[in-house]
Amino acid sequence: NSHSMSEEEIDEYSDGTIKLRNPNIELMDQDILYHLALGSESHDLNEMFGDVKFVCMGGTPKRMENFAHFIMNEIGYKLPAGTMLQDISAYSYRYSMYKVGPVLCVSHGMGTPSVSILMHEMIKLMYHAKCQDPIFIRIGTCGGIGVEGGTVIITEDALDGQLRNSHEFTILGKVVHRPAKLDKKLARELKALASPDDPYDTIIGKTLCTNDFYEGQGRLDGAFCDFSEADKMEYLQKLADNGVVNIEMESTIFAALTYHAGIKAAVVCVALLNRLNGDQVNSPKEVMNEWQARPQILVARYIRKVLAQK
Ligand code: R2B
Ligand code: URA
Repeated sequence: NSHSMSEEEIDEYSDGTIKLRNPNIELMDQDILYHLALGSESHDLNEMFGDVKFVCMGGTPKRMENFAHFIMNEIGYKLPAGTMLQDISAYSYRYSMYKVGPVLCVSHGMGTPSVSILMHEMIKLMYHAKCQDPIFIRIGTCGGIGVEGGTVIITEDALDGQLRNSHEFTILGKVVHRPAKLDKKLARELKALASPDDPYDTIIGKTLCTNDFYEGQGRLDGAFCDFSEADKMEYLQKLADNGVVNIEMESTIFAALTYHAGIKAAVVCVALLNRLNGDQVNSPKEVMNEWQARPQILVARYIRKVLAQK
């Protein structure tokens, strides 16, 4: 059908593949996804990744490798005979990537610059591979605000350090803001998959995204601290008054770039501590490992549900 569409409506082609908002890419002989150790000519990206429906990202290579094994079991995926799960981006020495059928599991490192580089290359990967309607989900950790360690938090809105619902870029020396919007329906669908039998809470709320873990998150225990405990508590209370339930370091860039690309996205984090009670992350390793499985369990329920509908 050849009806004409306005600019705003063509973020995505009608077959669900990604429309790149950069005319330069298709004019290039090849596109090297440098930090993924992949390229559009060196690899058959459509053959390798064309069936991807879910892109799950988290900070560390180990957590994403664990998630890959976990989701393989959850969706009953069998690797081709004689093959083992392998890190597709191993030779980038930057990020790790594992593919389990329709699920791609990728590590993103810490903070905005690391996630930003990865998002550009992942969005281009979806484009080159002609993936249809891929969904991006960040599986992470965070500090809770008035929320106990072990609580699972689904982000409803991502806010920057000045509580703006956007991500600030500096492009050619100019400040540019892009909305940090996540898919509200996806967030509700994820929340609905929390079970009353789960021995922990799963909540939806606003997420503050900062550029630092210490001073940037109002911690008193960094190498520097020029504010008082009272200042800190006043700030955290202000966050709480604005509906902020957790703090992490990637949600605004993740939301802004997926939204700009027309990709449905969600952020699901587990709180490692309640910041109203302190700053140090000091729960036992075994406890925190169990906590970090919780967002994975929720996301696995979602992926199973979607795959069952197909
Ligand atoms: C959560 O945990 C990391 C800092 O410890 C950071 O990547 C984040 O968002
Ligand atoms: N990640 C963060 O960014 N902050 C915390 O307090 C815990 C994990």
